[in-house]
Amino acid sequence: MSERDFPTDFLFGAATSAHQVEGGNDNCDWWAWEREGGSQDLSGDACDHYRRYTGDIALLRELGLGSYRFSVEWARVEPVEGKFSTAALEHYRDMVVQCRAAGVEPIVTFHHFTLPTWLSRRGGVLARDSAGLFARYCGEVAKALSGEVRWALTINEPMILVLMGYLQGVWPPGLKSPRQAMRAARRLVLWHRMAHAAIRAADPAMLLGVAKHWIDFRPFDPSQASHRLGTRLQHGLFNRWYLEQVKGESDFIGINYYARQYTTGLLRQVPLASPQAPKTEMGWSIVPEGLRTALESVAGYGLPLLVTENGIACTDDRERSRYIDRHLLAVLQAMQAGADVRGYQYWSLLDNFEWAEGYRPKFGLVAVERESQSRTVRESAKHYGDIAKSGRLSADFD
Ligand code: IFM
Repeated sequence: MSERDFPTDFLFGAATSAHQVEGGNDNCDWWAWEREGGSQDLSGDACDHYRRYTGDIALLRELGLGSYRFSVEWARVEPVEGKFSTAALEHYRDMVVQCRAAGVEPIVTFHHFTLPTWLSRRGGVLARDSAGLFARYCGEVAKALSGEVRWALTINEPMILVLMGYLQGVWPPGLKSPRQAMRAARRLVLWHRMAHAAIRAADPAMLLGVAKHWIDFRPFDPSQASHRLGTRLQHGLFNRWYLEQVKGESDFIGINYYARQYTTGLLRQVPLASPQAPKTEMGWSIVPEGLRTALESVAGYGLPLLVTENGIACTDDRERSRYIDRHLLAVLQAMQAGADVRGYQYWSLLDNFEWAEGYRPKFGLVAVERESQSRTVRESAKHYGDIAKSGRLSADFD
């Protein structure tokens, strides 16, 4: 085995989330938020994945990808408080069964940003009993999927939810309150702990983790004490704090990594070090070494790791292939340094609804023409599929 080879059971896959691809998810807080002007677009039919998932799973298989990370939509499973939809639970069971039949390992997320309308109306995450309600929902889902899922994530990017929804107010529930943000963060720790217990009880074999967004914070000007202090503070609060709280109730850690951010003060950042720095269509700086740093750093918890998201929004698809190559190299380097990384999920399988930015950013391995819902496999997808099939990174790096 050379230093460019991945282990034979390494999970090369792609990720999506329910609201971003399913379409018609009209019973959740984001649907209402979009109608209040909270996004550039309405999610509408999205990629119609709720009906087209069989074809989309077939695409993964044809590409040679061995895993699919997707989320279960709470608003569909429990459309009314305490009433669980058998049809929705059967739908998600069918998804995992179809993944298995296609030789694609399902990686299931229980919560990916959206809340059922009934819960958001009575306080959402901050409602006194939200953790118990989340745990009950997770228990029902785990029962329905029992025996078919090995890797599961309770919550996607809890600290992004806190930042965008409770501190910056640009996502639902639109609060701009440090106090409420701290309450929401603590509450989401409880969500994970209680969900962990409920899922364990329903299916003791599921491996459980969270998908933790990691930002590679650096001082914009290392000679300035306030930039260095701000970097330490943001790293501690954003990257570390949540993981410290939930490590005891985790079987593995999921890392979502996209970018480096440069710190210019206690809670201030700029996305790029200079106007010339390479960036994505989201304006995020491209720094593959940040993924290596993240993985080597969380390896200290002694748990298996999954890269649960990493990807680029771009208009030139060649950039996507280069991005994947360079980030997979960072994964290999982290593994060679001792990190127990079990897989890499590219974000995203499909061009999809990018929250407040709507449909403009194109993250997909597969382009989706939304009028016709036709799928076009990009060259970068074939490139990534070839890496997955060979288990080897063959790019030349300068
Ligand atoms: O689209 C999002 C996803 O829902 C969560 N992680 C980051 C992605 C790109 O912004």
